[in-house]
Amino acid sequence: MGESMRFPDGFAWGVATASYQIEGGAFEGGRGESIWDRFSHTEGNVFEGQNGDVACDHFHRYPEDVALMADLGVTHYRFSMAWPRLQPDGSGQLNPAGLDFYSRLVDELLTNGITPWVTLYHWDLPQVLEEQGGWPERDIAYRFADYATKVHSALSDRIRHWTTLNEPWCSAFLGYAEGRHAPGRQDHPAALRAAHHLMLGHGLAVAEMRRSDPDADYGITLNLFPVDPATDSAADEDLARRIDGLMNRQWLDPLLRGRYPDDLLDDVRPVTDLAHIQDGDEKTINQPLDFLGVNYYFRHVLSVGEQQRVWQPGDEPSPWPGSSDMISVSRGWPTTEMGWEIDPAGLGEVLRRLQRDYGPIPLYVTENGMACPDEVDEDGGVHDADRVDYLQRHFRTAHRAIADGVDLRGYFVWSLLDNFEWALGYSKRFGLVHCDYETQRRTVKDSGHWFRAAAAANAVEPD
Ligand code: PNW
Repeated sequence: MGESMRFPDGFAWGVATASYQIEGGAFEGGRGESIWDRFSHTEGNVFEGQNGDVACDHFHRYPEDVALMADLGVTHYRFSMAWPRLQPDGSGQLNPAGLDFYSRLVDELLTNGITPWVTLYHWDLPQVLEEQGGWPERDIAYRFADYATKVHSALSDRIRHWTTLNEPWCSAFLGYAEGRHAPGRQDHPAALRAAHHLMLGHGLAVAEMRRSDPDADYGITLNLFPVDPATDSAADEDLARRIDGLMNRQWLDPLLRGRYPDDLLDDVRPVTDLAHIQDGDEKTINQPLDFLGVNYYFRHVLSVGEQQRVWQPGDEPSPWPGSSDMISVSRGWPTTEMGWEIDPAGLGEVLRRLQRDYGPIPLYVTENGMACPDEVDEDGGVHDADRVDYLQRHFRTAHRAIADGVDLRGYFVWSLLDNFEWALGYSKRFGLVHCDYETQRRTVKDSGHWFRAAAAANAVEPD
């Protein structure tokens, strides 16, 4: 075995979760209803009719979960706040009981020497705001900025890293175009408006938060993918350009260059007149950022399918406005339980591309991890060798990217705990720690032990 691969001093060894996926306590502390409560309680949307009412009961068990993190040597914890816990009606003063929960969680983290890394929005929109039109309506960008600034002024004495949104692509296109996620709408023009209002809300929120506290760090988390054509045909290459536009450049360009890509606007013009993009919006979105969070899971390899056509109400659901001819091609590689091909090199490509095309900007992997079937064994352990291998290979790729000059400052594994995997309910397990949903018993998996050793060494073993 060669020399171990050491990470730079101060590298963040993190784990990530999200409010609706772990908290439970859905009817406690004055929490309002979210679009995910409504969606999961509506038949046919989630695996076996499951929901997040109890989830991992983190709302009550957070001290135990923070102790687990401390035991694993976690240095940074990425979690999200539930907007309907803090503003049950979607506006107005913060709900004291909701604020108190996050305040206690943050204190517990700081006492244990763990840096809180907050996401203000990881998909649980107050249902009342959806009833006022949700993300497709412009007013919501202002509602989000109001929520963000109120939470920020209440907690920025102790929270120094603020992320506005998690994966706006999923919010806009799984939520409003494909309908696989809450609120379950299938309306391509609405989804494109949602995408823009998410970006606008981000810009308004960062500008306000920075005005009141210029020294904290502000950023956003995107899910980014390498997008490759399956063949070198002109049609497949054009498809890859279009999907790269929707998936990656739609967010990166306005955030980091202050302009939507012209080719993306041309691609979606058959679907929308673009009147929702007003003068000055791109400038508002283009706030200076202190970091960019990257969620990486897999690569898109694409081929054109059926004739492309402009979406009409009643069409087959597709999350790709203007590009519903997109077909994912399998290379026959090993996959995770999500069906996603395991492709560590793709992470390196994403990181290098960001550095090359959009840098310099400090980067963090804010999610990466693997769903695999694992259960507590007779010996009391959970032996998830596939996950250990997956994480090792992705961390090595990250290490090589740093050696090549990429400014990667940390890595958050998805996830601390097995949890509510959205439309797939509790059927997919991503945790470093196993959760028994009957007893709420937590068991550290082999991958958790691997993480502890790697974090302690600030290094991973080479191949
Ligand atoms: C992310 N896709 O979601 C989320 O941020 C997490 O909450 C989630 O648990 C995790 O990844 C695992 O799924 C994604 O279809 C959902 O490409 C869907 C996709 C990607 C990421």
